[in-house]
Amino acid sequence: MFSAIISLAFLVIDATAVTPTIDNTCPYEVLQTVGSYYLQVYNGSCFHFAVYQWRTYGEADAECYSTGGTLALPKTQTINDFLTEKLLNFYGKSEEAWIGLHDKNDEGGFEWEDHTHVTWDNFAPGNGPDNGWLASKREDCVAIDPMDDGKWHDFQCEEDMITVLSGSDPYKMYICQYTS
Ligand SMILES: [Ca+2]
Ligand SMILES: [Ca+2]
Repeated sequence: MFSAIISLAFLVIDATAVTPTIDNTCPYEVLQTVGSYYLQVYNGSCFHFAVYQWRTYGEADAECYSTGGTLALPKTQTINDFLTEKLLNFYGKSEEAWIGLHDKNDEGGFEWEDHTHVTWDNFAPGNGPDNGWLASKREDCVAIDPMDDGKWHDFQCEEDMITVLSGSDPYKMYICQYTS
């Protein structure tokens, strides 16, 4: 009995002492299919940097969702800085990557993919709410730009006649987030 209590006490101590790692934070299925190089852990969440394939916002969102995550939710400057730094310096990428933020449902009312509203934002000048009426109506999905200090730019979510004619590319890299 006494030894059982002792082992239980150690179990409790162990559980609180666990440091978040790729192995204990990222979904097993993701770890198996993606591999650890494209996974990063920050602030208790697992981030999958899908910097080797290009998807529309809807496709990227569906891929994150199918493995139990969402597109990344950088709700603070520190998380946004972390994503920017990894894109730029670890993966050596200069192109934008989709994050989980859009105003598809309510023009100008940006919401995260976990259905919370934006309290801190990082839009580049002339993007998001300041996009101008015509572009704002068209551009509803947000990507982080590693070459613009992690500022956010809104783009058209999917390919259509306008993206084809204007040469604007809705196929981007993306980042998924898994938070347990
Ligand atoms: Ca919009
Ligand atoms: Ca824009």
